[in-house]
Amino acid sequence: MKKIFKARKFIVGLLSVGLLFLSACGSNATQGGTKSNNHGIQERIIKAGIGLNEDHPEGQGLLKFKEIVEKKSGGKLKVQTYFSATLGDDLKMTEALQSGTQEITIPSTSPLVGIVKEFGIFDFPFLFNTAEEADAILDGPIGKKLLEKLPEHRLIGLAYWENGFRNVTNSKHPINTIDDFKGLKLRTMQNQVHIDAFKKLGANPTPMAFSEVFTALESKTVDGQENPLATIKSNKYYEVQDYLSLTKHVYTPFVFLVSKKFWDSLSPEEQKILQDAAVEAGKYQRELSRQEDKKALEELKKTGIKINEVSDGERKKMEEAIKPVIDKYAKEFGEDLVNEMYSELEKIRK
Ligand code: KDG
Repeated sequence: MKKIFKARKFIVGLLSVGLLFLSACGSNATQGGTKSNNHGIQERIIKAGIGLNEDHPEGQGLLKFKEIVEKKSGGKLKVQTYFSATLGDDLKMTEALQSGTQEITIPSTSPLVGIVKEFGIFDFPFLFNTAEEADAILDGPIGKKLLEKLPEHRLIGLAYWENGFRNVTNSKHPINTIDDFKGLKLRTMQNQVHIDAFKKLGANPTPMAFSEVFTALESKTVDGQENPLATIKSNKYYEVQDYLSLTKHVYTPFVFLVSKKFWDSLSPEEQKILQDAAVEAGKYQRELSRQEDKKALEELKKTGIKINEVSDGERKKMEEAIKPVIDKYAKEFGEDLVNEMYSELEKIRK
């Protein structure tokens, strides 16, 4: 009798452990290091902040993202948007995502090399000849590979958006040749590839967070800075700069980031809405960015800032001069990855 009772107790025990295990599996579907919860779509406030202004293509892209998410979730997922670095600059907002106090930010990849160093491959000057080449690499296996490095840093990468081709402005003189960089105090993003590249050209680079740039130019703490035309217009750098030289020396992507802590608390439906909206709004944002790049040039011409083209010949000389910097960082970021990227580009250019 005692034996039967013991056996029954053992079976009941076994069953409850089994049930417990099954319930755990049911609610936490694990996908590539990320989790989710099966509770459909819930009422949520999603704080999304960027460093650029609402009128910038990135700001307009974020508003498009909000519109898509709120529509697809029947108004349950509410996106609160914050522009002009009101929640802090790229790195501060990225840290807020990692600690789970903010849900979304869309920084440039350049300041994130302290988190995923391989993002630095996109900072190689004169890497992309066109925005479409950038799309192909970012939306292809290489871009995807780098997004997959984010979850171990408590971040989820959903898509790449466009910051764009960067040009130099300054208050001293037009830049036509490498010699014109000599001694120029230039603000750069917090990125070692950019710093070393400008040093190689003879400039005196000063890394600085984005929201400090206007004041640094106005107070002449630095002579110049470099950003895409849309940003030079949106942040009114033409009010404190005299020369704009169309160097198009590097293309900067944005990366759409979500807090992993927040992401793992979402259901597969909610994750799908955010994922699809980040890609759809990203396509819209890239198109807007390319239109604005042309429009901004025409509008900047009316502001009185003196604009000069930089010849392909001089850009080639700049690219040659910077090559040792690229070779140095190719070793640091991984030569296989860098070679894969250059061979991908060759294929695209055929
Ligand atoms: O949101 C703004 C930032 O992403 C910033 O990186 C823009 O290109 C930029 C810069 O120069 O800092």
